[in-house]
Amino acid sequence: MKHDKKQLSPVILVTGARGQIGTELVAALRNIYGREQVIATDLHDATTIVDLEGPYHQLNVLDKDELENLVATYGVTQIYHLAATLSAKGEETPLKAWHLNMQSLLNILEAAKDHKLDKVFWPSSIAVFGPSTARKISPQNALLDPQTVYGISKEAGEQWCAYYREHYGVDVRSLRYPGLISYSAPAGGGTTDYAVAVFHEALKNGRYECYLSPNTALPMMYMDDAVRATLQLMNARVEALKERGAYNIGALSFTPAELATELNKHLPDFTISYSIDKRQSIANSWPASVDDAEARRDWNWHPEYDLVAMTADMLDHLTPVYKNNNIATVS
Ligand code: AKB
Repeated sequence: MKHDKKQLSPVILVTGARGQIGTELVAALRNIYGREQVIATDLHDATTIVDLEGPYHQLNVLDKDELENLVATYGVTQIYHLAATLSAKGEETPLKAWHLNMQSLLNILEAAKDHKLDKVFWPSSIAVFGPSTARKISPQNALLDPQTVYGISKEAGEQWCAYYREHYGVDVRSLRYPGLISYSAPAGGGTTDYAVAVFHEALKNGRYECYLSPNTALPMMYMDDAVRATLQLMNARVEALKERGAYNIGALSFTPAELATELNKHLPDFTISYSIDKRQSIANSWPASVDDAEARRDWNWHPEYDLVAMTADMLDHLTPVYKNNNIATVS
């Protein structure tokens, strides 16, 4: 299917489509634009995927030729570039993480420039912040001093997006995602992953050993809100977007102890213990919450899930999975 650019419906390519965000974003995009309009790509071989629900291609996004080939073949008009190595995993192999995160973004930006794509979405992260940022309600224009290779790649990525926008007119839009919580796919290698793993362990074993200290508050968001924010930003009129870097978006801020207390309301026997590891120092360098006034002002951002609603919804979806002994993958 080659896209006629005059057609209204965009042709969207998603990288990292099998990851935590990609799984849900691809489903949401296909709901809106139709299955055939959304080309999912990831490292997995298509033959190993049992639930293919639309076009899928195995793609290593470092392979620029293959990326360009897909863009040309399908007449892609938008890319959501989600493939990346996250904060904790990135610290294990810093140069590899840097190469993947930066070179893949540059490949996407080049493709967007050369093929005159309408729009690109690229996620930044709260990992751009560091110790000199206010810990509470970090402002949009705070001094960025990331402490992880992932955070450095996000800070540099924000600059590269601005560069391509300024010099080549590429319409790149970006959000600084907080830790994301979802039930469909496991979180993969981040510092905030505990907030997903705790649900699986609570339902599977009735206990969880947390690698962050009980009072570590971090910005978090339920995946429904994250997907809605992403689509809202991508559909906003370009003139409304006064902040042309990556927008701060806030929703929740809680500690492991607070999440455990909320879980105990549903699962009274659940217990949490703590065995702190090196992810604690990454968490210590991040803010507890962010100021998202610009997102609220420019494209009417409002989160819908608080801690109570998020916890109840996660349990509603995951409880049947464990009741049927159909154990989901836990990161
Ligand atoms: C991570 O923990 O690395 C990510 C993030 C906050 O970007 N979830």
